[in-house]
Amino acid sequence: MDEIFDYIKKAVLSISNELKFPDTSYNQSQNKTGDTQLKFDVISDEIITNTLSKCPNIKALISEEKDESLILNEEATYIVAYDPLDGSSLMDVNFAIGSIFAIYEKKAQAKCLKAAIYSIYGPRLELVICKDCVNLYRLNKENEFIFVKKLIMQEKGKINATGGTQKNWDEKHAKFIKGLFDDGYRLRYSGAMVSDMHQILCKGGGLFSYPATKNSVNGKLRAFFEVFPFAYITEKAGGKTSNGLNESLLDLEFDNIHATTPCFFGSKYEINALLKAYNER
Ligand code: AFP
Repeated sequence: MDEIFDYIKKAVLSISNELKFPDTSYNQSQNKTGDTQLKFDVISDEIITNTLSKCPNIKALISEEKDESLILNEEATYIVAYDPLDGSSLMDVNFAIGSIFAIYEKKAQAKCLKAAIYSIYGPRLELVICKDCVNLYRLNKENEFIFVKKLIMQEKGKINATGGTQKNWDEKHAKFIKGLFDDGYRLRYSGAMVSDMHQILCKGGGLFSYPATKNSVNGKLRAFFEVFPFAYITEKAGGKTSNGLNESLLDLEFDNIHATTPCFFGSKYEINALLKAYNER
């Protein structure tokens, strides 16, 4: 597993270097989830594919930007699913964006997750690696990732990062979110899941949500590339997750690698409040 982490470090370092002078224009193509691809989505995808293809421990790569998985070594154990550039539609405004990686053992399903990683391309290059606990690393002048601290979620936070177009929320969700603001929660939402989750993890709590909406009944965020890795990280940091009905996003199973799901990540207090609000008659 550590060898895979090293290849991921190389890949994110290359993406970070390329991001200093990027081409922010769009391609004519769309990915499987229907997003129009930026040229840099494709470049990041190629960097990760080319770098991770050299790692003998990886059985297959599954990219958010590709329709099918890429088999590398049938004898190997790990499957790496990744979103090469999460939040790429914010490249033009120079917001922090990132790459997300989920490492599955033998089978790409949430219960087979063994590690999750994300990078943040912001003013600094940071990397969060989660196997048994959630460790934050920062790049130094020698191009090495140095351990900074362990990220831990407190019982209750103060941040509310709330996604989806509000006019398409259902009443229950709208009431729950309003209740949090009435309780004193502050809105913090950039539109890049990596940044919004990173803020909640670094500040020690809060809620990130992307609900089912009237025009997107299964939500927007992709299970294998965004939801499962962040659910794994949130729960290892001491937080809780749910799809609005269940006690953990990691209980979900999907056959389609591009499946999406409503998702909620937070401190225990906010997820318990969500379950109460969503299941009230
Ligand atoms: P892009 O990668 O197309 O910018 O989408 C980012 C994202 O998948 C996730 O990172 C955000 O949380 C979410 O979409 C934002 O979606 P809304 O703009 O609908 O809030």
